Amino acid sequence: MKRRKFLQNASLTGIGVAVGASVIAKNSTKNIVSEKITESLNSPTNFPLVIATWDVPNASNKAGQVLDKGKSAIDAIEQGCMIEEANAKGQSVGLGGLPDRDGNVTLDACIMNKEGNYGAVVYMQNIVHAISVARKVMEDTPHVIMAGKGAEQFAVSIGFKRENLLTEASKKAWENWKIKSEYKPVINIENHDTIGMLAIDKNGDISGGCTTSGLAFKMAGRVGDSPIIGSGLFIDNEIGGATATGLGEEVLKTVGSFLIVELMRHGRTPQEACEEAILRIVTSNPNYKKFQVGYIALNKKGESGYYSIHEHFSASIYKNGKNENYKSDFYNKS
Ligand code: SD4
Repeated sequence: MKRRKFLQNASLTGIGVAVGASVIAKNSTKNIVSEKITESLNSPTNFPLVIATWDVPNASNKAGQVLDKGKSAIDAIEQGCMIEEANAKGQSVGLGGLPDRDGNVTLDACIMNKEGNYGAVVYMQNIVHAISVARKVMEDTPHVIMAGKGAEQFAVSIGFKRENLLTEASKKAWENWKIKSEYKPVINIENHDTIGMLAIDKNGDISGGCTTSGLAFKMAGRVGDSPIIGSGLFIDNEIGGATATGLGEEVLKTVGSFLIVELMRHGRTPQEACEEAILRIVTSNPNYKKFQVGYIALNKKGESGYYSIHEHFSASIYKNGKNENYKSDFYNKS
């Protein structure tokens, strides 16, 4: 119910024109970048480590355990994200996700590996594990994004089973929403479970993934930030990675995850980079009090950061066999 409120309430109207107030440091050169990389590699290591958006202990634990067994970051990401996709109680991802205005559950997901390869599915229906289909798009096709029916057909052709993703609870929520069929812009301060996940394995290699059923009761055909490279997720294995949650339209307009990785490339810590990316949104959109965006980031040293517009965002971090949920600092203190 809380999640439904957040997604239902996220404002889709009255969004201002992005004018981008903050700027990336201009004095970065190739030399500075390579110095940073060398410095990171010589620092005491902080990995393996997993960081995920929100309070998703089962997902981050799973991914962490995969890493602890010596497996790669990309395997950890896929298996961690699959936990939330299969959880019928999570209403903003996979099975049991809240549907669009027409009652169809449509999934967006993407995955990116240490080589900078990327795969995504957008607006896919009837397949629970969108993250795994995204991985197959990356590994087994010459493409990077597959959409709708084509993505579903591809998934079925390689052995994924078709399933009805609309649970009774999500159907009920949709039927309740239909009574008024309106968005009420109220500030989100809710917990939810669209999952963005970043992992650094024992070799120091980074991968990431992001999977969601998107904005509840969205217009049919709407695609959010989550499956779009640079917006919902970006990985550069020399620098780090970032991923987003919240109102995708705002993340898309500011290419948030790419921005964070570039800020880290130019010397920002993951925390500073997340804060600057949030600042980019709030300074370009006076309506920021009406929607939530949260970012998490991870660098090559295994340092992480997280920040959001509003209170109640959190990050799950698995490290040294332990999973903790950390409350995020936030911009809107008024
Ligand atoms: C979207 N960013 O589709 C996603 C929604 C989200 O938790 O994060 N929901 O806009």
